[in-house]
Amino acid sequence: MINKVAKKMWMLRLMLLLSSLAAASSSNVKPGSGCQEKCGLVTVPYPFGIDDPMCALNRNFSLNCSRRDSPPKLMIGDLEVFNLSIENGSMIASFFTARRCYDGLGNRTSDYNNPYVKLGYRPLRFSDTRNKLTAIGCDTLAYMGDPNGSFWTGCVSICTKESAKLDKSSCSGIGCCQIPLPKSLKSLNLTLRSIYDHEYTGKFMPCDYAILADETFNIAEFQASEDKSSSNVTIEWVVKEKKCPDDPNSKVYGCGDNTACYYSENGQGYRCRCKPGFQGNPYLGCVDIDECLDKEKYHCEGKCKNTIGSYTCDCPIGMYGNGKVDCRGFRIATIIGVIGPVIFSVIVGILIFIACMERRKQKNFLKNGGEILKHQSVRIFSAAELVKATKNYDESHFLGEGGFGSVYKGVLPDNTQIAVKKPKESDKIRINQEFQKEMGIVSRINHKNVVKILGLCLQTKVPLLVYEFVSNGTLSHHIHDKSSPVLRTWKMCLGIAAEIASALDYFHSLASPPIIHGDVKSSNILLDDKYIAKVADFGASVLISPDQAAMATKIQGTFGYLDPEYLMTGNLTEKSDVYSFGVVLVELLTGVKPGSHMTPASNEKINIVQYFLSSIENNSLRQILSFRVADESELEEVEIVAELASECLRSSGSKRPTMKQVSEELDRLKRLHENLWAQENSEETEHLLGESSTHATAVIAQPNTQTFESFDIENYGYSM
Ligand SMILES: *[C@@H]1O[C@H](CO)[C@@H](O)[C@H](O)[C@H]1NC(C)=O
Ligand SMILES: *[C@@H]1O[C@H](CO)[C@@H](O)[C@H](O)[C@H]1NC(C)=O
Ligand SMILES: *[C@@H]1O[C@H](CO)[C@@H](O)[C@H](O)[C@H]1NC(C)=O
Ligand SMILES: *[C@@H]1O[C@H](CO)[C@@H](O)[C@H](O)[C@H]1NC(C)=O
Ligand SMILES: *[C@@H]1O[C@H](CO)[C@@H](O)[C@H](O)[C@H]1NC(C)=O
Ligand SMILES: *[C@@H]1O[C@H](CO)[C@@H](O)[C@H](O)[C@H]1NC(C)=O
Ligand SMILES: *[C@@H]1O[C@H](CO)[C@@H](O)[C@H](O)[C@H]1NC(C)=O
Ligand SMILES: *[C@H]1O[C@@H](CO)[C@H](O)[C@@H](O)[C@@H]1NC(C)=O
Repeated sequence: MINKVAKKMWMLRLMLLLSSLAAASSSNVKPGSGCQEKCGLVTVPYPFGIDDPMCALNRNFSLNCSRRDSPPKLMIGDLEVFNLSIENGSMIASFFTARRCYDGLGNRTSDYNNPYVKLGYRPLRFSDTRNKLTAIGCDTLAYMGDPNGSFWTGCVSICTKESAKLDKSSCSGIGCCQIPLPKSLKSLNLTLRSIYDHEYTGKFMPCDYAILADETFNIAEFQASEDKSSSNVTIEWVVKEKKCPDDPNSKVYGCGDNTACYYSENGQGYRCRCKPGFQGNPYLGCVDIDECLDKEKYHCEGKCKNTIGSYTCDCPIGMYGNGKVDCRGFRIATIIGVIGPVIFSVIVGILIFIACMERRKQKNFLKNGGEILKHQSVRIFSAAELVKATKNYDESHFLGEGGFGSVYKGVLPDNTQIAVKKPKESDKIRINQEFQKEMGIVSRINHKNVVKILGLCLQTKVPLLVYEFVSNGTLSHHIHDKSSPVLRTWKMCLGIAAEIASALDYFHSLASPPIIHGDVKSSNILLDDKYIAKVADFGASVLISPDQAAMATKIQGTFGYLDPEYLMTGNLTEKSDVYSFGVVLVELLTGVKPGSHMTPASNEKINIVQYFLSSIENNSLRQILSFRVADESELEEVEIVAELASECLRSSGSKRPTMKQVSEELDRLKRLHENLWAQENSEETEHLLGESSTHATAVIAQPNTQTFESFDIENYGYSM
């Protein structure tokens, strides 16, 4: 509050100060002289001064103020001065009118002839442009001339009573005549003459007049007025009747600061005026105009800034043109020229943004394995689609844990069943690496015994893989669930073993580049609706480049299936898969979970694999089989497979057979078995046709069920 009041007070004082300064600067008298500024109604600006020559520029500009009259009259000699103009270099003064009147008999009744004026020693002249000599009368001669008789000039007006009535309002030539003034006239005599001494005109037009007057003179007004004794003339003045000085600002020559000197057009001499952008009395000195304060005179539509002698005016933003003249809005061309680029750059910006987004998407796509999938006929699923298919990953749709995530069952709108592999979102970087690896591998595989990838979803932070749904669960489940009938026959076991081997062989030898699965185990083998095995989960798999035989990796895989050589060296080779496959074969044959320890008669805990190997040596294989062996020929096959498994399980990888050898052997056995089976079947048919013998179904080998149960109790401590 106090601040505000103080501020207002300060403003008030400032305004007062400014107005007093303005008053001082607008004062046209010699500063500090105490000279009178006004005489009566007339303002007397410097260089003129009243009475005291000290108040004027010099004696030539000193005027008398006659105080006998009321109001006082400003006099220059005998002439009353009405107006003094610095701008025009002129003054308006009264001048006597010459007058003669007659009685109509040739006698003059009144006379005021031969008025004269000498502007004298002062640098004054009658204005040749504004003044005229006007003669009024019907028997009239009017002369004007230099008092020393160096020139005479005049006009004649003769008229009759009738003609004189024609026009009285203007000087048209009847009853009135006019002549202009010559330049540089400093003094003159006015003289009236009559040709006929008003013998004929005295009655209707008794008086003649000779009037020197400026353009303000009006005949009608003159005729009507009572006082016809004087008229107003314009007298011009110059500071000095000399050439413009070289330095006009020097006070000696009469001009003040910031002025320019200019010549009078009426004879010799110069006057002063303010330089453009300055104002004031040029004989006192001009000051800079703050043009920005006078918006009417100094047009500015924009931002006005005063400069010494000038000002600048910038059009407001969004306008163009000269702010001092006028600022205009944008033309269409300007709009195109100015707004166009803005719109253009905005569009370009948007395009760049879109391009960046596309690139980022592309990058994500590439990062997420899109590059690999580009040529595959995989479908890109939306996140929402998969959420819907899996009922938002509901517990009831949970299938199990895969290499690096959970697997959920889903049903697409077209009733296609899918398995969605959803990474656990704990370690994004690791998950993305794993994902890429798995992507890289599954995208290269097309084999009937390998789970097919249907598509993927790259929208989510961690990508999702969509596999075909394999309906009958894992091999592990069927091996270890005693209620499952699937693996109760050798034929099934052999078939599945052959199928797994075929898939692994494909990985190792047919896929390009070769793939090491790295995590072969029964829970990674799925059975479809026809109990055909399909290898799944490539989270631990690696691609082997042609010049690589082994791949040093972080040890991963599943306890019980891990190649001991790999464990020791850290080098994952194709033979590691062979070992793991051997373990799966053991699992398949014995129904015991790998990694389990057996407690045989010796009471010494030994690994199932060792137990299995010793069983082969002891020829006690039959006791540990998990299925019924139909006959001796089947047992032979089992023994061959067991032997094959023992080969696979050799501790030295180089001594293990290749997956190709294993696969071929199993295929051979499978075909053999099928042939045998077909043969037996046909035999059986024969038997059925002949004597109804059922020896083909005779039980030759009985699995040791007790052993199984004891195994199972032990196995509970283990998980995949
Ligand atoms: C003198 O003339 C100016 C402009 O024509 C006018 O503004 C001013 O009032 C005049 N002064 C007198 C005393 O007639
Ligand atoms: C002013 O008056 C004085 C005397 O009263 C006279 O001497 C002087 O010439 C006059 N000046 C003018 C300019 O009329
Ligand atoms: C100055 O001259 C202009 C035209 O020439 C005129 O209109 C104006 O009234 C004059 N000013 C004075 C004070 O005589
Ligand atoms: C007065 O004017 C006349 C005529 O121009 C000039 O000769 C004379 O020097 C002037 N007087 C002064 C003091 O300037
Ligand atoms: C002009 O008038 C004056 C005064 O009346 C007179 O003395 C002078 O002779 C006149 N000059 C002429 C040329 O008429
Ligand atoms: C008389 O006339 C001559 C020009 O013919 C001029 O030079 C001179 O100044 C004049 N004298 C007067 C007193 O007017
Ligand atoms: C001369 O001018 C003054 C001021 O402009 C005016 O008052 C006066 O009436 C005028 N005189 C004549 C005769 O026009
Ligand atoms: C004019 O008037 C007549 C008569 O009215 C006189 O006779 C003249 O003498 C007179 N003339 C002059 C010049 O006065």
